[in-house]
Amino acid sequence: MNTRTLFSRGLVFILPLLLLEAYKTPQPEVKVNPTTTGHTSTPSSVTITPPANPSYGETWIRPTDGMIMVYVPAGQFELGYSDTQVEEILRMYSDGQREWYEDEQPAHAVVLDAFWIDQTEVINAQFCKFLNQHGNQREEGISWLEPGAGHGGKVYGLIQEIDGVFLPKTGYEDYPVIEVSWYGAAAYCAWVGGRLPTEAEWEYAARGPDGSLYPWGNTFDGKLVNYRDASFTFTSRGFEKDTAYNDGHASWAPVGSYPDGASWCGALDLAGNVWEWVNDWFDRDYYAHSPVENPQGPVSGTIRIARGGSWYDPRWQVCSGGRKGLTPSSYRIHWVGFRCVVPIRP
Ligand SMILES: [Ca+2]
Ligand SMILES: [Ca+2]
Repeated sequence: MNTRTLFSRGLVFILPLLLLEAYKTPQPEVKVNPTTTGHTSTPSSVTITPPANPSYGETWIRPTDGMIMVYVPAGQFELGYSDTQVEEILRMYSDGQREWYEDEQPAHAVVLDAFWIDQTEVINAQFCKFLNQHGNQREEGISWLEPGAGHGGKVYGLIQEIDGVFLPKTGYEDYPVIEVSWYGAAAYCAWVGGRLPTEAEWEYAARGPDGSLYPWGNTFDGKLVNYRDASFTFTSRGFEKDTAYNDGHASWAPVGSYPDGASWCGALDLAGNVWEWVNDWFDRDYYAHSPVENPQGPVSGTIRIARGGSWYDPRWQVCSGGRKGLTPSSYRIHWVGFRCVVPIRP
């Protein structure tokens, strides 16, 4: 059973699944760092005003953090995988089983208001600015970021804290922030005047009105995405690399490294590089009864959702309808980051 499947299913047995995930996936120990700076104020939502009457293809630089955002017009699409798309995934994933994709079905019509979404994942330089204003706070027992996180003697964290100041490691300023908890991601988005995308918004930005399997279309192309390609260096059993392509990055890539992998609205890196936290709680049956207009996800839960796959994942896990459930009270890891949205109607 693949990693995504472990976390998308069987929530009744979530603890054993978590232990199995920890066994299968090299990852840092989950430990909570104390808040180490004097900044303790909670970021409050600022009011920002996007351009009036935007049009398809328009971009906007968010004043709070300099992020380039792309405009996603109001529209509708089929959220979730069709039977044909599941069959396409299973053609790539010979060990896959059809029932593992049941939580990504049925495909169902969703209508969304317009919104702006970050062109790329939030980068280390941006997240450091946030931490240096508000400190590395803790929510639900977990810090926003785990700087210097590592596993098995290998350090993965790309942000360091020196004398209470957070700064990216040299050369990693424009890499996606990793080792960030759902709470850290949500707090950052509030700080810039936005919020995390809903699952439906994220998927619409990736798949578009036609519901494509990948942001660029329906056919996999390993030159358009940072995934588990030929340059992948982990050698654990079950983590075989894909020798058909060399995407140029053994692990993370600077954001925006694959401009030809842009989605219909101009967003980059929605497939691969790092998974992205979204706002919704996870419910494996949610697609069967979710509302048509602007679905917000279940009202409560214990598992949040990440989207899009990462440098760590094979080609069938960077398809844009995939859902990964991760517990927000423990997960900060080297293959999960995030991006934000700014709704037109707050
Ligand atoms: Ca890669
Ligand atoms: Ca991504």
